[in-house]
Amino acid sequence: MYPLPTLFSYRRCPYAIRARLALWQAGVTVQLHEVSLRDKPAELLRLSPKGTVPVLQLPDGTVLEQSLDIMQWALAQHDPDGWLQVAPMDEMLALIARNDGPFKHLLDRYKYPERHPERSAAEWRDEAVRIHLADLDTRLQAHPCLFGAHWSLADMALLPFVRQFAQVDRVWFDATPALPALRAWLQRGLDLPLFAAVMAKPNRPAAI
Ligand SMILES: N[C@@H](CCC(=O)N[C@@H](CS)C(=O)NCC(=O)O)C(=O)O
Repeated sequence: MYPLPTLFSYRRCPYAIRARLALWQAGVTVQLHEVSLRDKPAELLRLSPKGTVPVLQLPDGTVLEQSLDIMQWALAQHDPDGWLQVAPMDEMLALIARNDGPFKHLLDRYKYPERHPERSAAEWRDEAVRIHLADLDTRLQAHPCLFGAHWSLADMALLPFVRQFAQVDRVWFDATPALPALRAWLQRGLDLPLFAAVMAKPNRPAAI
C-alpha cells in the first residue's frame, strides 16, 4: 500500500482529465501512474478489473473507479472555490449524466465515423449539438459558467469532453455560428493554470 493515494491515469482521457482537475484543485497529492491503454498494468487490473481509467486507490485501500466519484471525493477533502456548492447537486449531476451518456455516445461516433457508417461525421456532430451543446451554449449566453458566474463541478466535468469535441474538427468548431458562448467558455477553461497543470506531460525527459 502506498502512503499517498495512487492515481492510474491517461493524459488525454477526458474522464482522467476531469479527475485530475478535481484532485489538483483540492490540493491532493497523488502518486501518478500514466498508463498505456494498450498495455494496462497488472496492478490496475487487480484493483479494478473493468480496466478503465481513471482509478484512484486511497491509502486505506479504498478503490474509486469512476471519474465522478474521484471528483466528488477530492472536493470533499478540500473545495477552495466551492465547486460543489455552485448549484444544486442534482442539477449538476443531471447535466453530467447527459454529457456522459447521450453526448459521449455521439462524440465517439463523430470522432470515428468510419466505425459507424450509418451516418456521416457531420450528422453525428449536428446531433451532438442538438441534444447537448446547443443547450450549454444557451446557458453560457446568460452567464460565463454553466451554473452562473463561477466554475462548478459540472463545468470541470464537461470541459474535457467539449475540448475533445472541438478537436475533432477545429476549423468547424472555431467558425460555427451555433456555439459562440461555448467556444469562449472552452477557451477560458483551457487557459486556466489548473488546466495546464493537469495536462503537463508526466515523466518527460528534459529537452537537451
Ligand atoms: N465511467 C468511467 C469511464 C472511463 C473510461 O471509459 N475511460 C477510458 C479512457 S478515456 C478507458 O479507460 N477505456 C478503456 C480502454 O480504452 O481500454 C469513468 O467515469 O471513469
